[in-house]
Amino acid sequence: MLHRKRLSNVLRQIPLVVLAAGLITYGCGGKSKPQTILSSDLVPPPATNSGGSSGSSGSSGSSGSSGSSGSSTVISVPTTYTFASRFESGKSSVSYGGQTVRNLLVQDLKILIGNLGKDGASPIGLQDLLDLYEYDDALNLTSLSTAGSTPVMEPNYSAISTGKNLIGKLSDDVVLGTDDKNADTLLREWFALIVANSQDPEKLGTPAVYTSDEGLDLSQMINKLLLGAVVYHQCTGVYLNGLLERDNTVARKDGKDPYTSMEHGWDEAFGYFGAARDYARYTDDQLAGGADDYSFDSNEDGMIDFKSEYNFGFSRNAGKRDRGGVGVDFTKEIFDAFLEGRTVIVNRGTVADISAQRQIAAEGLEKVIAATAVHYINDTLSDMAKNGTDDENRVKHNKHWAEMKAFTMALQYNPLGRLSTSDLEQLHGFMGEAPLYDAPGTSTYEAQVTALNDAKDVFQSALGFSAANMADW
Ligand SMILES: [Ca+2]
Ligand SMILES: [Ca+2]
Repeated sequence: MLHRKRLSNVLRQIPLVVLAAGLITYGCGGKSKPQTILSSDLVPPPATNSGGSSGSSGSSGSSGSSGSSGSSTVISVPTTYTFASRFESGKSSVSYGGQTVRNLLVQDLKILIGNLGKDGASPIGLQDLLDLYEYDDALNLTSLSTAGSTPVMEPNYSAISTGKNLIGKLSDDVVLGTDDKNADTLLREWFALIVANSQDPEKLGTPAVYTSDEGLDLSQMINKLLLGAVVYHQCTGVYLNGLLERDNTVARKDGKDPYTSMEHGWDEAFGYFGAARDYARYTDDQLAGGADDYSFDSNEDGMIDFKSEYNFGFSRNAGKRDRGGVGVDFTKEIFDAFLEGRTVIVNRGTVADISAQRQIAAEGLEKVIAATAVHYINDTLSDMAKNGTDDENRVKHNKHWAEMKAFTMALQYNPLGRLSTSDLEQLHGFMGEAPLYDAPGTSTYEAQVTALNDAKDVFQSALGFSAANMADW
């Protein structure tokens, strides 16, 4: 990670002329659908020709001549994630259907596994899990996710975007805190255990179906590792980290797409953050609530569009930590950075201005995940205090411990973040391998309480969280 951090520092200093040379054009795999501005798009703000209105960044890189780089209109920072194409009049330049599908697949795997723990569950085969992990359009599956009481517009994955799965975007880095295993190896071990447990009538229909003998809640371990090794890895490690190598002068794919490669890369990072296009309309309470709260039919067509009117994992976590904290507004910090960064890219601003917003977005996401890990350390400490008493609840304890551990695993995938490899190795050492059920007063209990508080110190010192939030998250 140290090496990658140095590389990203070098990239931050690449002058704009390199960008203009358009070194690399990335494909995003599968078919991407350039969109016309549909009713499902939110209303874009009025564009302005005034060069002085490009927001707080103060960048107006427009040359005044449209040429091949598209319209020279300088835009101001919009309030929703809505950006018109500078190449094709009347078209949106925003497209991230693939990211929406992957966010759905991650969420749906958790629903599928969670359902095995409920009354009336049937045993599953390995293929049932792989169908989502290695999704193939030929399966023609429909998402298990709902938007509460409002119907969803496109429940079929392939109707949103084709050629998308999880395994194809998974980091193969060794997962810190494990015995040199990468995410794929861990996930397949955990899948196999769940499949075996589901054949056991004693376990099927109870949380034991997704719990290992050591007390690992595999439903949470799988979900959070996928959020890390696919969603966070792709968002920060791939799209934000590789952003400055992307062309920002021409419409991608020889003009077939209504956006540049850099615009698209930024959109793909935003798509992984998973926020609705009008994220600022949501309160922290709504983001922390149920599906009826964290989705909204903004264009009033009677349906929820997963691509624009629904909030996925990390964007909801940000609201939860804001709600549980004092003096933090992660939702605004991250969304504003995505809006301002995209605006600077449209306006062909400086590398420094683009990098500044990229850094705010990447560090904002890191703070959300770290604060969430802190939240689950606090929950785990509170669960441990009940060990050996009538209030002991191992199902909850296992869940909280797994969220703490696997959100910490997720944190390794951001090369733009502040936590170092050594911080993360320390954190895994403090957290250990599995929840401990020793009662208060025993030496094992006391040592684990000390270790988890040491873990909190690592988070606080790396990310500057306040003492009040460390205690209350
Ligand atoms: Ca709608
Ligand atoms: Ca907030």
